Amino acid sequence: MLPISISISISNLLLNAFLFLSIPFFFYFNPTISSPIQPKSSFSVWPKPRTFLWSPPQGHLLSPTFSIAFPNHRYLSAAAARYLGLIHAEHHQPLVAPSVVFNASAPPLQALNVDVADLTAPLHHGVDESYTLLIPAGGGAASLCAGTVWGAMRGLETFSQLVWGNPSVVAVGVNVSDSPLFGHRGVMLDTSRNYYPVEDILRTIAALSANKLNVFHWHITDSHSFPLVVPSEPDLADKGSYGSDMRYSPQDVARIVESGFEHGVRVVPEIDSPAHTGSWAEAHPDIVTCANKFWWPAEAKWEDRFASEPGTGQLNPLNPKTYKVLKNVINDVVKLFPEPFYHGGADEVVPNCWKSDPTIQSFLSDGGSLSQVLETFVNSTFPYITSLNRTVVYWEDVLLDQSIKVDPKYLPKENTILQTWNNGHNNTKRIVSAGYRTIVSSAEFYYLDCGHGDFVGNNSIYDQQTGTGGDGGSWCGPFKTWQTIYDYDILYGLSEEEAKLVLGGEVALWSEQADRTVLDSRIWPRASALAETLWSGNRDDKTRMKRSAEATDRLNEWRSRMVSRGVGAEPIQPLWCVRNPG
Ligand code: CP6
Repeated sequence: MLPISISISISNLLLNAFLFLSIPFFFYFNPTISSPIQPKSSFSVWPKPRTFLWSPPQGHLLSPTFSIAFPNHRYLSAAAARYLGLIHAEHHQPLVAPSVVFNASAPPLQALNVDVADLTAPLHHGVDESYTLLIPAGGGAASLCAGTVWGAMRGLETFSQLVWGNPSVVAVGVNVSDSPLFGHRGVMLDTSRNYYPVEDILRTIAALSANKLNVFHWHITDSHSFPLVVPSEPDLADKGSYGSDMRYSPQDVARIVESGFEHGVRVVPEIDSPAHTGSWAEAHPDIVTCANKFWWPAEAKWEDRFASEPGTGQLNPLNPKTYKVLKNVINDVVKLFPEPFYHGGADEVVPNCWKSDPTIQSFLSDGGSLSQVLETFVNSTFPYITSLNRTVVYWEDVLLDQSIKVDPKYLPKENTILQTWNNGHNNTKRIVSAGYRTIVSSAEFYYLDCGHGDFVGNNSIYDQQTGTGGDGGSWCGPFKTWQTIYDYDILYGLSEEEAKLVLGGEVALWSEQADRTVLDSRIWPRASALAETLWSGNRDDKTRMKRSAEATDRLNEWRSRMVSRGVGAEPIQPLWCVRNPG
């Protein structure tokens, strides 16, 4: 395989040549552009690499003709071109200037050579994402070695964070050896309660990758809208979306999936069913029970709700037509998303909704149970999904729900993963001790929704008669700070064997109270906190102590770099704090 080298355009070259020539006038004495801020000597890479040697901290100029050489690969090429452009254009100004030994007469760094052992490894769960990065102080090119192109992308990101200033300075004398603790590191986004334009999803995927997160869990559909255009069931989006400008066409999905590959981010689709399907009734009222009901009638007990929030409707497992429609959906989704995980939802099945249907009523009066109704559903869809070479992810409810759950015999452990969201460590433990793999999204720690307000049921201004005045049904417990997310130990209380079944975690943005106007600030930098905990851990390797102060400074720097890269990450401190260290 011949290495391909890309270099920057002529106009960039001229610009950089100019900057290079102007160096003597302002650069010799302070390589990082002067500021009144005390310099610091620690490095600022987020998430923190597993091993990072940089002693003494030194910097050289990055050559205006700096280039990246890499083996030919569709997605690695896209990533390398992107990083080359970023590295030349970014000129990041750190909040606190790194104090480095700067050798202005050393030859500028000319190149980064990327070497990949296996160019064929697909972007699947557990793929090797390790890399080593050497940036020599004694001259010559930097080298990045990775097992796979996905690891190489992680290393390119690290390299990009080691470049700063104008003209660009690069850290040298650096030796990084890095790999993730957990293979599944993600963000879930709900695009049903409110719609997000494709551009916002693409920016989110790019930001995931910059944080070395590797999963975009796309909760596409729910009771509120059905924005996915399913070619074999076109009525679902035609009638169930918020409008023709609030749909994801197959071309949109292809762009999102392709962008995922270019960034080393898996796009895992979720089609939530059998509950959370009110929007399906717009196209197929006959397959949905209790659609368009008042979700929780006045005076009713919580047990008598028709849904867990306003917006009712559950697919009817006893109607054969349900499976005709659902199999068309599954089939098309599998064609649109090459990702081996298929998320089937299966959360929050509510008894009263199914009980309102006459067919289900007669099944129950013949001695059947609601759990059997759900088992019928799972048994009619799960084998179909696995026959299409997919591993099924469900929310934990299928195993752990109080009233309606599935006998584990219908959930084979080799192709079922259960995503936990209730009761913190307790439910993680229950899932793995039953032998299932799990993805941790514990609501008390990892739910990012809840900008404002409280759960509607506790909301004094909510009018049960008219359904107005509430916040739309988001359970807004206390706001989760980045520290809450950072410090949560997803393996707490598990044996070594059980811990192996924890694939990783996801923070989740439910969108009852979110849309594109708040997307970036709800997710970032709190998802960055998850990213570091799952990549290299939340404790100092040597002392095993929480590393809050060090992490705060670094996250502050990282947040500011994200902002300059176009991601509206919210601040974690007043700027005053970096101006007044200690
Ligand atoms: N929608 C769906 C939701 C939630 C879930 N599933 C949810 C439940 C409780 C809280 C937040 C969100 N809005 N489809 C649970 C997996 Cl606190």
